[in-house]
Amino acid sequence: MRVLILGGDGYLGWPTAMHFSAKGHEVAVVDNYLRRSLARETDNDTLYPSPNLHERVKIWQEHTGKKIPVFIGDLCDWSFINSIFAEFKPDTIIHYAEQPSAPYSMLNADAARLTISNNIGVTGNVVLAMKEQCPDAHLIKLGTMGEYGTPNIDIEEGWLDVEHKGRTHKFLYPRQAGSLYHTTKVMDTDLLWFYVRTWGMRVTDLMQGPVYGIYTDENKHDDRLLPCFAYDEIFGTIINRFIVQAVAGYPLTVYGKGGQIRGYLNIKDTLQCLLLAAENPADSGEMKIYNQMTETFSVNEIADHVQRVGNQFGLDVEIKSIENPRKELEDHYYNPTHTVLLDLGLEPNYLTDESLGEIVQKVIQYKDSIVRDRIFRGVKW
Ligand code: USQ
Repeated sequence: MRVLILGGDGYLGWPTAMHFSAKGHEVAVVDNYLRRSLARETDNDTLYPSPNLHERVKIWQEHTGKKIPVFIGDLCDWSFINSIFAEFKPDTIIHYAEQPSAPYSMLNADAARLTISNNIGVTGNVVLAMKEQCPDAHLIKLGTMGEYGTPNIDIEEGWLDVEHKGRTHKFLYPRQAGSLYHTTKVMDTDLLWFYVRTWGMRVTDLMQGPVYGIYTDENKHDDRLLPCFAYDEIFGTIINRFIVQAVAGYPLTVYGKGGQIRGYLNIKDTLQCLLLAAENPADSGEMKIYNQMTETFSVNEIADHVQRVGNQFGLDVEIKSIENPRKELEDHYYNPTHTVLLDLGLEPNYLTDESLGEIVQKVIQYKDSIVRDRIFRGVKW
């Protein structure tokens, strides 16, 4: 496949580029380093520095002999995106190119405007460029489990059969997101579903839960190929953050009661899911939606697990409930269906003492780089 990865510099974008390249696909990456510059602007640099994309593809080529072309630019810019699609002619597009942080989207009006215009603008441009340059290509779009929110009924995989006054119809499962960032993902889903119905586009929308981890099959032997690792309140996500807190001797920041349940997955499983999605493309006029997660945990369960594993490494890990800066249910029903990717062949790497331990070990190596002041700043909803 000719695979164009939008957002190829990110926590998941770069590992995905290497994974598809290792499997023998022709890969190109696009990025404008938005996440890096927002992290710098908000004083939230990652745990260790990551080489830029030109440097990373050089290192990858030294290891494997495989080339990955790099395009640097803003996908909101029509002439830029249209020219890349014309030049590379992808048959698969993987779209990660969005402002990915819920807290960032709630920071202030400028951050909100950037999140809305970037996220929806890029998704719109991607469909328009596909229509112009490669209408038969398959778009794989990273959505989020957070699109569904936390409804008091089971969460189905993308769709819901609704019976009303004796008639039935299949609709997108109702979505009620908990942040502006998550809401832009809901809007993406609607936009894509419109173009699937109207132009017969081929789309897979992946409802992904929070991802954790560092290691993949492609980066074990060279730290310069590791994904960026954010631990700050804005760009870090809970499991990676709690591990850094454990190593730094900073009490684990459980928001509120800690009963918030989400569906999690290992970064290795993200890569498996993307490959399965690419190898099983949607047909023309079809939108496939998969719930991309392997197991559910509450915040308290994660805190207890990190504490236990931290203790095994001789760390003194304290857990502290703090006032929840977010508007979210802290005690709720949560039962998402997630069978389609398993049926396609996903073999989950579950959260174990061992998988947490290998992240703890890596973070200990960079302990002196942890800036404690980045861990909690209290961005409120
Ligand atoms: N939480 C804490 N303490 C912390 C950090 C988070 O209790 O120090 C809680 C949050 O309140 C929330 C849960 O942990 O209930 C998950 O928070 P998170 O920051 O790990 O994840 P979230 O903001 O939901 O967003 C992340 C990614 C986003 C992705 C989403 C999947 O940043 O790109 O779409 O996970 S999901 O959560 O399923 O919507």
